[in-house]
Amino acid sequence: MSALSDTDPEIYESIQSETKRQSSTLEMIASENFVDEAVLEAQGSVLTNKYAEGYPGKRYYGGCEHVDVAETFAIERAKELFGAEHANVQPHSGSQANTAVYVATIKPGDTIMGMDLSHGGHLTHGHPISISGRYFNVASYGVNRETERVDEAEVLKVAKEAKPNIIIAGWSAYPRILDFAAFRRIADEVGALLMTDMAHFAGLVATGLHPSPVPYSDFVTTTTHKTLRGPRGGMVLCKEEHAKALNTAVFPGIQGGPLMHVIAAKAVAFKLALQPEFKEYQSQILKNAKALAVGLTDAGFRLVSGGTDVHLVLIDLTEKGVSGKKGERLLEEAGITTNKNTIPFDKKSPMITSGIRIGTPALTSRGMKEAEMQKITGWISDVISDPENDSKRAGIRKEVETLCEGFPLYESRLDR
Ligand code: DSN
Repeated sequence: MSALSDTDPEIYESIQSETKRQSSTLEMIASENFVDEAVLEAQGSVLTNKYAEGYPGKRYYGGCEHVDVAETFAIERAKELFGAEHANVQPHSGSQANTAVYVATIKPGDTIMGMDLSHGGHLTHGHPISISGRYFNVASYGVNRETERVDEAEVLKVAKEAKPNIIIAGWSAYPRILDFAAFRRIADEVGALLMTDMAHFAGLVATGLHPSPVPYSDFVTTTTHKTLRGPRGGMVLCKEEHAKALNTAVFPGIQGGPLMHVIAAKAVAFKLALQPEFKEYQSQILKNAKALAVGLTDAGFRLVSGGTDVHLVLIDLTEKGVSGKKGERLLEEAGITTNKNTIPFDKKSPMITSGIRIGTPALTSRGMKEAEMQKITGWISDVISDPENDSKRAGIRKEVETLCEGFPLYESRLDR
């Protein structure tokens, strides 16, 4: 019996069940991943007990000498990984990281300009229901209707009209690479700061498999748990000239005590990301996404923008007569976890959607390659083209479980 199973069997059981779910199904949510055991160990450590408001060497509490070591390693490794002048590793999440940049640089009523959520942007890039859209004036750019890609001329046009204080490059559901040099040109032309939110593609940037926004951006925000495969959390990189304003915005501006156990786990993840194997891993993520795109296209699916350059594809289910909401449910019944997602110019609401977003980081962490992606595209096609066939889905679920058994995950954490 573990301490947890003794003390709280209900929570122990929920963790066991989730571990089983993760290991026996195909996790294809593009923003999720499976962290290394070393990351879990750091995150589950006694560092959770420590208050450390402030920054290494300048804390508001005693007894911070050891957590100072952990945070300093996290900062130095983040700077090395991304070639950044300054790193703040305290944001509790990507939303906090983005909010910190706004608090560091602009006032309520100033203007931010990001990609429209329904075209692939993020809530914190100015959506009306987010603090970013409630406290700031918002202008949005979208993708070109024909190419379904971000177009420099269109972004410049919106920027000239809106005269934003901050332009945000970045996305949560866009299968292509943004031109950061173009964003820099536009920001310079209208006198705006440039913030890039690289949460989704940070792991690709860290390994040089995706252009880096760092040289072009005043601020780069990210989460640490997506392609970067670290603990759930956020981070901001910036030029040295903004370091003081950023640190003050994170603490005491929008957060109190940093989560030192999570910061230690971020340091571990950054160390792993600096190893050569991490580049091989990121490269396989891309190969798997390409294999998925080719397989799905061959099976008759329309992909937004016609394919992918990154770790995800966005499927337009319109011609299949299935909504994103229904597609997500059908695939989940077959053991394939995805999420419904709006597509550009979607006629359906964000709760229903016409699209599904599918990513490869988590399955690649399990060791799956192109051959497995081929199998999976076949299953996705079978499920979506025969939505009323419950027994087919049940059969695929069994095949999914068999495939998963060949790629074990967190085995030592499962009760026998
Ligand atoms: N919720 C994340 C995603 O799924 O992309 C973004 O914050």
